[in-house]
Amino acid sequence: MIPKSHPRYHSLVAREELIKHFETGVVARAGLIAHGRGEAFDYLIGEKTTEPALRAIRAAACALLLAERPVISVNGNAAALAGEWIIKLAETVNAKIEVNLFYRTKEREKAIESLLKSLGAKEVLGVDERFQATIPELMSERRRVDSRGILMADVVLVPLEDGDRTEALRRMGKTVIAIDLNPLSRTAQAASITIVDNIVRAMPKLVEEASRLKHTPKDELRSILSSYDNSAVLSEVLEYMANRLKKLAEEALKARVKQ
Ligand code: PTJ
Repeated sequence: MIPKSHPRYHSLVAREELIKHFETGVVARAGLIAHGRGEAFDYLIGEKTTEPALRAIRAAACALLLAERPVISVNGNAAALAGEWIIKLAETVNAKIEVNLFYRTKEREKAIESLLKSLGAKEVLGVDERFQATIPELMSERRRVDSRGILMADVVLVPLEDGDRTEALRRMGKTVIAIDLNPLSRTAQAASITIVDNIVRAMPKLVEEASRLKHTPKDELRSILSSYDNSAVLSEVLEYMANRLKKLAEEALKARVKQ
């Protein structure tokens, strides 16, 4: 039991969740490593949602609400860390939920499906082989998609995605929304909208924003979306990290002077 007063409480809880879901077969072994990489970038943004990330969240909510066939792609880490929020978002924007794995096994697909169903998901795509289709030009296991889901989607939310598939989905003409703490990753660079934030913080905020904007006229949503500039947002996040490190470096020097 981690005491709430622990300075790294939230980070430790996320780790415990991942380990628990690794043991139940939801999270891939490499998912634990991927999370560590994310944590390192989270330190650089100060473990809080930045202003550019909030703008990306707003644009993402607009894109999902405007979509005709939105799909939320779910992997092991996303299911373990944000399962209930994935379901809430799907309900809010009327999106389908599809399990789509990099380290694909039938057992993990089933484990993720049952976790999502236990949290209240009514339908989970990506598991029934009768509807299996493939994304052209993609070699990884993620080329397999559901013909009722990602294959025909116009907007796909891909938390913790790999770069190849993001690029392939873009080439297919889809709007891709990524949640990735690393603004330099190929996914972050290739997505249409990149939310550089921890999935644990970003998903509740995305649900809140989508609920707030749900009854906004479509023209207004289109106007927010068309004024959104992902390259500018990525550049601002990098600048935010650089400035924060510079400030911390100056503070470290000042502390030394006082000693
Ligand atoms: O469940 P599977 O089989 O589909 O596998 C999932 C992983 C995540 C293992 C797989 O997609 C993978 O290997 O991903 P990568 O290439 O390591 O990329 C993961 C990205 O997610 C990295 O850029 C991390 O910085 C980022 N990341 C890790 N944890 C978080 C995160 N971004 C947001 N929130 C996090 N908690």
